[in-house]
Amino acid sequence: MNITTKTIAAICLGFAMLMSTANAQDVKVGSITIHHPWIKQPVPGAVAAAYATIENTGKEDDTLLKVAVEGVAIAQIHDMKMQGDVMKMDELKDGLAIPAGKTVELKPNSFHIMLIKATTTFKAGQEVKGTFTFAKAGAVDISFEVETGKPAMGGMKMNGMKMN
Ligand SMILES: [Cu+2]
Repeated sequence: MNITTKTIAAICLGFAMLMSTANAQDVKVGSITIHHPWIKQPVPGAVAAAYATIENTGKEDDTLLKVAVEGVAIAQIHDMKMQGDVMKMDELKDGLAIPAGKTVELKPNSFHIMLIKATTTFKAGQEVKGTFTFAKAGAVDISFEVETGKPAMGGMKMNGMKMN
């Protein structure tokens, strides 16, 4: 192997590593784009939650009906609202509406996917595979990246960077 081949091999390896970190990035299915699927690293013993930003660029409303996450027995779509001084969570049994031309953000203290009966502990940096099923766009495989969720400032942390 001469120097040039070695260099190319090194570049390819570097590129492969870049590509693997891109797994947790945007995924498209029909008119739906899923941006930044992530799972917040839970405090020990706590139930973890998954988040993503879902964009509908189509002309028809869609609904996120079902979520499956590897290593999790039950993944429920939840809403979270303040009722007086109390934070309340409700399961969205009919799914989460993703209106035409709109972007719906699942984020802490808002819409989220509750990961019930997980067999993994979700450590920062871990990748977790899953599936989102939409009423119109259908099912799409995604890859969540486990993050600490800190700092809260948007776009400043490395693992919050988008590749597009
Ligand atoms: Cu919840």
